[in-house]
Amino acid sequence: MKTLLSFLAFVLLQVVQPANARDDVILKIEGEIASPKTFTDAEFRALPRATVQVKDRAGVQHTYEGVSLGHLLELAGVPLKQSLKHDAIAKYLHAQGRDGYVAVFALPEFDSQEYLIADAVDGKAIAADAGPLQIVSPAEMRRSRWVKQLVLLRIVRSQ
Ligand SMILES: Nc1nc2c(c(=O)[nH]1)N[C@H]1C(S)=C(S)[C@@H](COP(=O)(O)O)O[C@H]1N2
Ligand SMILES: [Mo]
Repeated sequence: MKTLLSFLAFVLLQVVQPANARDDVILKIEGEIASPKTFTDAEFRALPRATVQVKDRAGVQHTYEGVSLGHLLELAGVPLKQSLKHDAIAKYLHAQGRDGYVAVFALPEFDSQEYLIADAVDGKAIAADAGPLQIVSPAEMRRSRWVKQLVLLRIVRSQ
């Protein structure tokens, strides 16, 4: 009887216990790539870190911190820079937020721009309406490709 009760308590705990947030997948990379991957919060934070400085519309400088988008693509086997040639030129990045919002990046853009997947700004986590991950596209004043609540990166071939 005691064994049965403790077994039932164990089962109940598994059901009601909130999932460990650190084990949740926060970002997926898929599509026309050599190594599709998912990242938990802990895995994402273990990647090499990068920062970019960006001025807001009021001219105030902010420091965004996270992982280089180009570096993450390269980790997944996406050819960039010197490695980008031939039929890979027909590929592009589809970056999607939790709300379904999509922005597109052509791969040659990574030759000259440093995009960031930010998880923090000025030392604080990105606010919940835009985080936990947001694309930072420093040269873009209108910020249309600053995808908020980024959840999916997909490499698509246009041909
Ligand atoms: N997930 C998601 N990200 C998004 C959008 C959106 O609708 N959904 N809108 C984009 C557009 S068009 C703009 S102009 C900026 C606006 O956000 P901001 O005013 O906080 O810069 O967010 C961008 N990122
Ligand atoms: Mo916009």
